[in-house]
Amino acid sequence: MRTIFNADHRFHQSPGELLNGAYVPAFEKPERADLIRAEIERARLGEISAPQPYPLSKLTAIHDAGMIDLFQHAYAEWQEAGRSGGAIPFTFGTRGVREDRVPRCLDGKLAYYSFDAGTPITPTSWRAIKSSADTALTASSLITQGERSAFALCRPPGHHAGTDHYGGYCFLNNAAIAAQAMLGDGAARIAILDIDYHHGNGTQQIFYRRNDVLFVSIHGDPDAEFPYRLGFADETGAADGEGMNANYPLPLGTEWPAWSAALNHGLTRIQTYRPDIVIVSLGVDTYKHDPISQFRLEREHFTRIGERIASLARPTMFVMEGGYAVEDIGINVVNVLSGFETA
Ligand code: SP5
Ligand code: ZN
Repeated sequence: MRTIFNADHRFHQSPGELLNGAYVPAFEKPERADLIRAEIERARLGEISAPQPYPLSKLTAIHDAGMIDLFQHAYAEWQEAGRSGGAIPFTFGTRGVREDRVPRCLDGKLAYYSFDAGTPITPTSWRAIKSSADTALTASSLITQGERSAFALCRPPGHHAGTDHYGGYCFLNNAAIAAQAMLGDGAARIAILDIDYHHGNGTQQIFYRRNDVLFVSIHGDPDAEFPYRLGFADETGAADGEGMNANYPLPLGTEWPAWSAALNHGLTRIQTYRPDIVIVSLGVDTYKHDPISQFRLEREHFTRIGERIASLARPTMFVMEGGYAVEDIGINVVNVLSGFETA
């Protein structure tokens, strides 16, 4: 399997995040992608090549142009105001506020577009954000040109980013941008399987009313886990997308037997849809040693996951999302990919 990757992800380094009321070092850090790359080389998974640059129109096909503009220009304004650290909001939207106008000032815009304090915009973040989307787009073109599989080693991740909101370490929804590009390249039906520990609220929101993208997600119960507001089983899609969204929330502490049963349900749902292409939002924060997550999968279970995904027998693109146990992140990711390859 070919991997798309380059070192531009290093241009995004979060100075820290809030955890239980304390400001702590960021969990989403550059070592994550570098360690995955090193393990891909060690395991000889396949060639690693650099992303091609794509026009901004591929991003605005999914996201609000004002939000993309904020990623590019927020820091200059932040710095002009004499501030340091990453640009983050200090207020958030809530029910009953005006949604028909975008605030003019920087703090207003950050509050309007961002839904958490863990996703700072730094002076060089845009270069990494754009490169991460280009990585997904480049992998998508391998698939639409006939490859059986490809791995987009994206960083920063994407599945928490919606059309006009960002958070959860995610700025642009790389998987959604890739899906839209594949539809433009002739695919009619895409299934996105999101196996990150956290619900892919952004991906769900983007495709909730559409019938050309099926979204299936297995994740920690949002009554107890980030992103808290979306990911419940009764969210099944709306309008043309009715029946096109399937959530499998599981209790914190879930181990392989229950997780694997949910995967089987999700795969059956995908098989019934008969997608032209499968996109896997691949998070390995379901691992038992993940520092911010509460599922208990073991290393070997990631191999089983790859094998099961291969049983769909569809062209499949893997997109990197979360996973914070850096000591084992490489092996866990490569286990999924080589499980898929050898199945
Ligand atoms: C892409 C991805 O995996 N994003 C995840 C963002 C999660 N950020 C919030 C983490 C909240 C951790 N909660 C810990 C509760 C400890 N009692
Ligand atoms: Zn996650």
